[in-house]
Amino acid sequence: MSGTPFYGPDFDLLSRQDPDIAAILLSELRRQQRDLQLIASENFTSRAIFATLGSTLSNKYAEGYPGKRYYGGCEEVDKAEIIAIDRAKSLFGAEHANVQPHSGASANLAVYAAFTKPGDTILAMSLPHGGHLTHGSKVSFSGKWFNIVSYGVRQDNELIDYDELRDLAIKNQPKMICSGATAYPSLIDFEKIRAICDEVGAIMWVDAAHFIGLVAGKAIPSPVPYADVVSFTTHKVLRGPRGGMILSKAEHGAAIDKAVFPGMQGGPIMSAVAGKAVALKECAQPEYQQYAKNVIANCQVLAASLEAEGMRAVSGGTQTHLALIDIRSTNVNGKVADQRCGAAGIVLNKNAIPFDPESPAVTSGIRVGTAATTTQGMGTPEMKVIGSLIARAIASDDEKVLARLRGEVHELTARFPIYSA
Ligand code: DSN
Repeated sequence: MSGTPFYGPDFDLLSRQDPDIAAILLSELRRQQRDLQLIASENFTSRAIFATLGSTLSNKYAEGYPGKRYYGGCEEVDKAEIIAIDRAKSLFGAEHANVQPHSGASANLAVYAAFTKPGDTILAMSLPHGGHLTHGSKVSFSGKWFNIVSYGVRQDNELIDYDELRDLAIKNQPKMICSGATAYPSLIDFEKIRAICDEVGAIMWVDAAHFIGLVAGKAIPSPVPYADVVSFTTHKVLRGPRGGMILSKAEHGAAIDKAVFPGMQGGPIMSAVAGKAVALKECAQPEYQQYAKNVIANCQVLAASLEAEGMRAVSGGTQTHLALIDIRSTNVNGKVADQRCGAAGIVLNKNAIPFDPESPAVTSGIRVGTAATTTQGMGTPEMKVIGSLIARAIASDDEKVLARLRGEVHELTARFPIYSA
């Protein structure tokens, strides 16, 4: 198997040693290059970050925190973690940062551990209205260990029902109120949620995983000045390595650190911690701020283009990197739309819409995001084309038509190469 300019000489070594895995790496690279990547939580991280992830930092155990480790030999990784912490605090204006969580779910688990005890009442957005598994779904630890009370969106405008949220907070006196979602295209009013938290004496937790990259790029308002604690992933719009992070007020720093280690995790993945530092430096550049604005502009045009094809953008459009599309007008459900788009080389996901009459396995909607295509350099003209490609894919159950569409998709992506020489 031949190497690729992207993977470099080490790939030839891998090909000889383990051709099975080398073949998968190559196919996945080709898939990401050729197909349209519209999963709202995915992006193309930089080669600099890949270099960090594939480094000797991966070998190092470093339980503890810089200067207070349980192993020797941490001098170099300490420096990387200190840089990551300093960059996170500076970029987001945060008083405290923990850069060790392995993922968004790990970060959220640590937030629960820092502020609550099993059985406590937590108010969080319901999953069918756009929330997240770790915000109280019965199949997640959060729904099993805590008394979760869910709020949702209003049926008339599909925006968070802040009146309901306040009523539920007053009635249930939650220990913590969580805001943040995975399929909510609008901005969240953090000032309003802070006021509700203050009224009932609740900790204000924002799970900013989806939109933190837009905050980093100064394209949307930040929750950091309002929240007690903000958790997020580093690999979505933020475009860093896979992983999680927690920002907090200084007074909560010790509790957060203790909850992450030794509470929830053992050794941090130091290559990922260093990769987070690299990502935060990238996010502080003016080019990234322009990128974040372009992501939103692209998503607004993509949503409008799908509306022009007869579909409906939930909540009337988007103010972020993602759009939730009600496709009932096509008489095709989310599951089938996802499959047809996949066959046409358009990678997106089926998604429940608020008050969805279909089951979560079927759904009446699709979710699209523009983080990855914007990284590729696509702009609003391409978003209009993508809207039309999606509509044509959803409308067709003919394999030949879908294969032809796939050809059109590959022509489009060939003009915006990623990870080329
Ligand atoms: N899986 C992520 C998403 O797609 O939104 C959230 O964890």
